[in-house]
Amino acid sequence: MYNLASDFVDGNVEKGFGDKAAFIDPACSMSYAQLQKSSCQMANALGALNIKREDRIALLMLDTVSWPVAFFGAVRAGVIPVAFNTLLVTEQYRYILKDCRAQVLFVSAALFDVVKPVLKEIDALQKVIIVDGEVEGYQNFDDVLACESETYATVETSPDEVAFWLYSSGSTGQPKGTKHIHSAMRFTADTYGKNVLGVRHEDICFSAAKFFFAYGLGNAISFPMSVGATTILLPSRPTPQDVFRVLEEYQVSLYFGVPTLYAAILADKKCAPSPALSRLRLCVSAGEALPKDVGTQWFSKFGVDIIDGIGSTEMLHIFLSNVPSEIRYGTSGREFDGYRLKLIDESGEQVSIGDIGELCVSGGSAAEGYWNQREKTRATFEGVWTRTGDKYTCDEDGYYHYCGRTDDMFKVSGIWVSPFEVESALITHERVLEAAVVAHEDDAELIKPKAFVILKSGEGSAELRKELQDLVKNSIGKWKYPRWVEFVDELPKTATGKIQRFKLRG
Ligand code: 3UK
Repeated sequence: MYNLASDFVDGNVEKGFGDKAAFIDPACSMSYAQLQKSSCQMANALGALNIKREDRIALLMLDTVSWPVAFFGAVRAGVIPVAFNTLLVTEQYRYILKDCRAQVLFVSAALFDVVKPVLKEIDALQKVIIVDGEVEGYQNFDDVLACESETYATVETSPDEVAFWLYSSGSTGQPKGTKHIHSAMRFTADTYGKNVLGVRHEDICFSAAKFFFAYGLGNAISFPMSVGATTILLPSRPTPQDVFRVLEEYQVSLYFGVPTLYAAILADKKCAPSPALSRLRLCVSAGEALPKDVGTQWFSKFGVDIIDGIGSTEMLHIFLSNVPSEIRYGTSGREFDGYRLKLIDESGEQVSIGDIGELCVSGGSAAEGYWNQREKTRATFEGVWTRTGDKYTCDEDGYYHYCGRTDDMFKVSGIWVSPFEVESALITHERVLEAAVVAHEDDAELIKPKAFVILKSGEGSAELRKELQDLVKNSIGKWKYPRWVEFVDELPKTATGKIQRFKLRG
């Protein structure tokens, strides 16, 4: 029997770390003992709402101390928390709420208006609870917990039982509910957390990536809590200056960012080296490839290394990484204890050194599969191997070099952008006939969407470009808008009419 709440929460109290701060957000600090009590209250509250083991609840919550309370409370009760991306638009919430059939939605007051229009349509949803604020007509999270007992007999789950879901987006179609098991978090903490980060009890951790990303969940929960360390939380958007302020103010020792943020901090004159950064011992980058220059410039400016590693929602966290003493900037590093890797060609054969292949990974943190998506599950999880959809080469020293996706997907600020989705948004504009979107490097060598647009009639203009950018921002997500819009007369296509995006990349 193994319940991850007993391990990560109660385990720390048993070791005598009860009074230590587990989480600090701008409004309050929460000790391990308090987290234990509040998560028991959460588990009891779910029981009072008649939510049973294996039922699902949705968390659409900003990063505050309430997040781990809700998460561990559910897990303690064998109830499955489904972590929702807080950056989505109303339509997308309708889809995932229907797809996961959560019975209770815990939503931050600040995010309520975005889901409000769909709440009445979701049959399975019985209750909405407002977190960190008030909304008229709904119960508040703290009030719900306050009536409950601070003790709870944690449900004896199996290590192989599904503990939580994360939604992963793919190249086509809707996001997929990715089911993770109880033992997966401990596996990532004992491998990457211990062997690569060397996470310590004294560490002050901070992740620019939020809890709902697998990356953020590991950075801010699995690794620090595996050793009873402290995590700083930032509920607002991680702007370069706010992130930098947190690093200084809290004397962060382990910082987890994404390449765009490292580049933006380097470019910002207000973010200068200072004694307040003296405890910073290691920085981590993931989500997309870290350009070599960003890594070397960061090191020469701040005297701290960035270790780049690749992870995925399917594998829960990083499974291939640079390690502190053997960094090679511009690579994703090497295999480390806990995960096995292979590069395969189209027929499934392993490729030779230096040749490009699809990266496949094997390790104990792989997801159980996708919810209600048999075909996609079978295509991704092949026995012990998980296909990543990433192309890599491996050199003679065992370092892996990223070569792009096997499909056309790409990442902006560590978050997926599907060219197809952006094109679909662009063509909803009345003047647009067709559109093609590709990844394009900006001055800092980071990729951003670039759109090629064919108009129905007339000429393009600066105003129209702005209109199209706003359209994308407002319909599918702020970070997805094309930074460049080029008006063209035709697009390269295959005989079957598929856009040949590779011809536009250049
Ligand atoms: C890409 C990278 C090059 C790659 C993630 C750390 O990003 C995470 O999960 P997602 O499911 O996306 C996975 C895909 O993102 N990628 C991630 N890191 C790198 N490409 N270099 C990198 N360092 O295409 C991968 O297949 O959103 C990252 C930990 C947990 C995660 N879930």
